[in-house]
Amino acid sequence: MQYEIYMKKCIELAKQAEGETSPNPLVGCVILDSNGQEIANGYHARYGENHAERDALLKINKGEGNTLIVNLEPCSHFGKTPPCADFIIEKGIKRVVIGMQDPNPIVSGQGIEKLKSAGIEVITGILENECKKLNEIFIKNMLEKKPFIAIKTATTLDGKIAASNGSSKWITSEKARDEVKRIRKRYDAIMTSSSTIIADNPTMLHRKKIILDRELKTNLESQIYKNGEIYLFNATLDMFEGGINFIKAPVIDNKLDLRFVFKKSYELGIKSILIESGGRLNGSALEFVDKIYHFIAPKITGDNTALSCFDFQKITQISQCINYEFESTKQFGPDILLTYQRK
Ligand code: AOF
Ligand code: ZN
Repeated sequence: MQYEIYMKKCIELAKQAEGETSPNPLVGCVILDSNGQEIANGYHARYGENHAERDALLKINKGEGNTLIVNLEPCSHFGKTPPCADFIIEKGIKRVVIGMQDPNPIVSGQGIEKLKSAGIEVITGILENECKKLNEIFIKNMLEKKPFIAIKTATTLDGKIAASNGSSKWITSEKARDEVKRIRKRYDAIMTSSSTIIADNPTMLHRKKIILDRELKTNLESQIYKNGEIYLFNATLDMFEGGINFIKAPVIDNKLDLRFVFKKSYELGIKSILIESGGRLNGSALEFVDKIYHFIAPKITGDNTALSCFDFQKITQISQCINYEFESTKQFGPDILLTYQRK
């Protein structure tokens, strides 16, 4: 049986809700009849709505479904809806094929146990790596109670994000920039620094924005403040005013304490953050970063005074480099996107 094909389909179905399910996972589900024909599918469309299994099971009658395929272990708890495992049993499903165990401590294996005790055959670990990648944010949240942090940068072949005068419009093509918009959607918030706002006055359309501005140097009339919920971390003010959440953070070595910023963001319900800034913030954030999206345009500045995408340390040995692991590559017009994860 080609469960991998259907698991791929579950992942594709789940991805339709990218950006809509946080803090919950992305989940898709396919149901086959006893001849192995697909008879229904479904996905978790939005936080608080039906889980993927329920969405699919509601489309069949009892006894019609034989095998249910889902990228995440069915839940066993009473949450916003009754347990999916109970509904699977109720609908007379004979076999359940699962991509990965649920890292959520209130489920974590108990969904599988419930199904097995009802005499259902359970097959696990189908396309497990792909399923884990799909829900990398959810997994980090569940296991570490910390936000998933990513950096997006766009550079020339020589790793420059702007000319020496700060001008950066545009290094990458429109196709690459459209992809950035899609990437942003996956994250609860985007984060940038006062220097980027002052240099570029970017709009960065997004529902939540985290701004690091220790000395409150940015003009509150800047484009970035014109939409979305704003979390403005700084060294002095703690208040809500003019639609802005000013949050006071400790300062270490003349910089806002990022550990505090990320912890506080998580407490405020921000489960994933995409950093779009310059070399210094990128550098200070690296120790917390789970993933890097690096767009590269086929251009060379040849200017060592041009600004670099990671600019935060002096090293004398290559062995002092910070190492990442290659994840994927994709082309967007003339540019490429390289994705890396923490080693
Ligand atoms: C989802 N969608 O398709 C599946 C989930 O807050 P609740 O009551 O909706 O429960 C969320 C938990 O249910 C979630 O953390 C995960 O452990 C489990 N499975 N959640 O939102 C789904 N299958
Ligand atoms: Zn469920």
